[in-house]
Amino acid sequence: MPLLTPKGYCNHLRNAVKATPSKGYLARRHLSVHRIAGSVGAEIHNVDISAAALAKNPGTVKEIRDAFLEHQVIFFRDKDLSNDDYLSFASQFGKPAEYPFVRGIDGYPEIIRVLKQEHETVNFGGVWHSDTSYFEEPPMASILLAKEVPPFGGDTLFANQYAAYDALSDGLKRTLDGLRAISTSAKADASKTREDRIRDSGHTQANSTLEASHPVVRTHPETGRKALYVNLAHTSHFEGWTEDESTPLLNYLYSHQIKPEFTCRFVWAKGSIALWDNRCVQHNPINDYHGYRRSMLRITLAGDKPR
Ligand SMILES: O=C(O)CCC(=O)C(=O)O
Repeated sequence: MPLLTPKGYCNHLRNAVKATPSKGYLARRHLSVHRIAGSVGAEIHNVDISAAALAKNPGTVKEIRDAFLEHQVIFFRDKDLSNDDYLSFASQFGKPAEYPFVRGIDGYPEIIRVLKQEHETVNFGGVWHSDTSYFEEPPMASILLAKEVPPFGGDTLFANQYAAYDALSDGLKRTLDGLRAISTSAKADASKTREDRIRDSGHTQANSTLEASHPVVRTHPETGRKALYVNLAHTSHFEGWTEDESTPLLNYLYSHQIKPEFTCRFVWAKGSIALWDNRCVQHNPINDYHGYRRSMLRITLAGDKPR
């Protein structure tokens, strides 16, 4: 390295940090990214995501999107956004879409409340899943903003489905590459988790059944990487196979795709945000806080047809 003036040395260090792959902590131009596990998930620090701040710094949105694509789920802390700022933040990354089973909060049809009350025992979405995979075009991403959290528990697990696919043998990859699977909104374990919310804020069509067929291995439209795309909550069987024939292989995949080494666990606080990529990650909120209230606001972003 040539001799550098103190100013030149600082620039050299800054460039070196920018060029280093994210081993743990990576400074970017507008934000800092801190990985929370080996395979998936990163917290983003030092960034103002209010509508006014993002309008002033358009480069920040691109950096957040890059971090989202790299880490599959990203988290922010202490962002007690207004509903307008929340919707505006979400709109930077895609088109907010309505959820078919539960009505949005007053004045915001695209924001639903993910709630468990003190007297309830079932939590919304409490089975490993990728959101609404029973849509022909499932949401590309989902966002949760924590409004009220229990004094302990209520963490959410995320699992990296690129890593799950990559870890399979070449033989099983070849078998799965040619298969499609049916997702349905009617599987009992998943539909049970929405009953409380359907009771208090269900859409009129809340009891209809939606189904879609998708490739078992999908190629992410932005990264080009392959990810496993079956999930315990919504996948019923392989297309052209009976449920009995499908169950043993699906059960193997369900247990494989959530191996601890593919996961991270996020501990919420009021004002925390998670933004996850449904195309390559699954999630599972842990139901371990009976007697306490947990309330989050969710926005999903429209996606394309899995290929
Ligand atoms: O409450 C959570 O942490 C996640 C809820 C959920 O599964 C969902 O919104 O799809």
